[in-house]
Amino acid sequence: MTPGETAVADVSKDGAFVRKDAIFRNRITPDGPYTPESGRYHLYVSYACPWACRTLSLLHLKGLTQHVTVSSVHPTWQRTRPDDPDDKHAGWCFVGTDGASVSGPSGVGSFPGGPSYNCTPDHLFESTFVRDVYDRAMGGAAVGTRFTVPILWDKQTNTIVSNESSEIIRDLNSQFNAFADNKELDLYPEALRPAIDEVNEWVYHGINNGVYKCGFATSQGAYDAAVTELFRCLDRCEDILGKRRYIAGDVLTEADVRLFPTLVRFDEVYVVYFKTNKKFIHQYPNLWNYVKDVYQTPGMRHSVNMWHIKTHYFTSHPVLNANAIVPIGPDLNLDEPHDRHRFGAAK
Ligand SMILES: N[C@@H](CCC(=O)N[C@@H](CS)C(=O)NCC(=O)O)C(=O)O
Repeated sequence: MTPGETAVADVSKDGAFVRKDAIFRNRITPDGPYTPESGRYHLYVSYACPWACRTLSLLHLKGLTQHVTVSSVHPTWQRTRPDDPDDKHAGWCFVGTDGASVSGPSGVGSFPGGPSYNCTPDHLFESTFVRDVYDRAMGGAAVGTRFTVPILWDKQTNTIVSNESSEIIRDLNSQFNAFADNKELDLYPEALRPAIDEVNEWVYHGINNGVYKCGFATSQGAYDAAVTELFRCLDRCEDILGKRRYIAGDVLTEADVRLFPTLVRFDEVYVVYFKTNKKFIHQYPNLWNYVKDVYQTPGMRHSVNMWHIKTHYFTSHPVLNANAIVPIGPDLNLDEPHDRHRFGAAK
């Protein structure tokens, strides 16, 4: 794995996208060394990234925004070592404390104003790039990792605790209840664990990572296999959601927090950008009403920023979209009424 590449380069000989595992896999536990404490941890996120948005959902659903601080990157990847002609890596950048891009040229100068902007400096170190945060944690020029978000940073020991969203959200759900505003909410309840684990498994391979397998494939065969599996899994969701309100049961769980970020990006980005155009989500009655239902769940909307989502994908991978043109549609209304109350009130 060379540091000059991103996940777009993680393609096998037969043209299939093969995601690299996250390398920081520590957990928050009462026994330490990473104990649950208010104010100790910092999340580095992108509002564009479906994996990072899982962690944002947890902060808002559990009421942890006063206890875990956040830095949010600009959506357009930038050259991270622009002065080194041999290092072509492009990745996440922060804005400066004046709100302007700190990384120079390449078209990110025109930011929208107002609340949709949501890009911050690195509040801890004023780094220019997420890559610099990895360098700091790895004691020099970081190698052997992609420079991904989310990152859970420990301000006490000054390092990365985890860069694996599935584990960060488990810990945010269960380890911070001493001070979470919404401590009664358990997104991984004992009784539903087998159902949640089972759903997570096929949703991850078929849908969450499945859209990337479609979009980053470099052969027809790899794309065909991924897109077939993707729509088999979406059909399966449509069927399940015709029988119950949420994907793993009658209550909102971690499985919904993991499925939703892919679905909410699907019609706006993936259909065009990753060529997942067999069907839109809004053509599936149950899935589309479910997306609106989850979006309208108190807290969830704070993890959705369509300007970040569209800007990131369409402007960050020149190999997929050389001119970085962001298409206009379909501009769906997530606040439209949904019909999910037919399964009873959200519990
Ligand atoms: N396993 C990671 C995946 C995170 C991930 O792939 N993040 C993407 C953004 S959507 C990223 O930061 N990519 C940077 C790169 O590929 O260089 C997780 O779930 O936390």
